[in-house]
Amino acid sequence: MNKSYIIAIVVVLVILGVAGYAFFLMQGGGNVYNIELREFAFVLKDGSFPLHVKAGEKITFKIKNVGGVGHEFMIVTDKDAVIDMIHQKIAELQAKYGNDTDKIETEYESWHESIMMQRKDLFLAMKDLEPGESATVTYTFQSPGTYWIVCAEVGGTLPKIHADFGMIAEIDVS
Ligand SMILES: [Cu+2]
Repeated sequence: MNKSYIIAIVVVLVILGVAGYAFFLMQGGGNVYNIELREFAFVLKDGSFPLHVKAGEKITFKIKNVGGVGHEFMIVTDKDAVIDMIHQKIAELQAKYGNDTDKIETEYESWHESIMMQRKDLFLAMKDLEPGESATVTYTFQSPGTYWIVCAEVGGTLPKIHADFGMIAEIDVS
């Protein structure tokens, strides 16, 4: 085997290695989870909830709304605090607007946006998906504990949200 032939093989192997590693990074570096959003559940492909991940590792969630209505993928620290707060807000809007669900939903949406900004201790990440839409959400959990994926879209009977119908999933971080 001559020298240039060996060099050519080495060059090809290096290129393949770099391309493979670049692809691995593009995929999120290994911790990739495919999750479908539907009425009314988060479905983990190739596994089941609770999800077990490590603190400090970058996690990539590839999410797709396979349902017929809008859903959200929201990572929260305390599901009970979040859901209680949302129920209270919707009940307050019901008291204010009665049966005018359009008004209730519009004001709820803008409140939802602002509360996520104000309460960074509760709301860690959020992505809204229309039917058929896909997205990638990356997140690194800083400390061990139990976290939750919640959908807080209003649906069915107010003040219920999708989480009340089962759109909730657990993430255990160790
Ligand atoms: Cu939903």
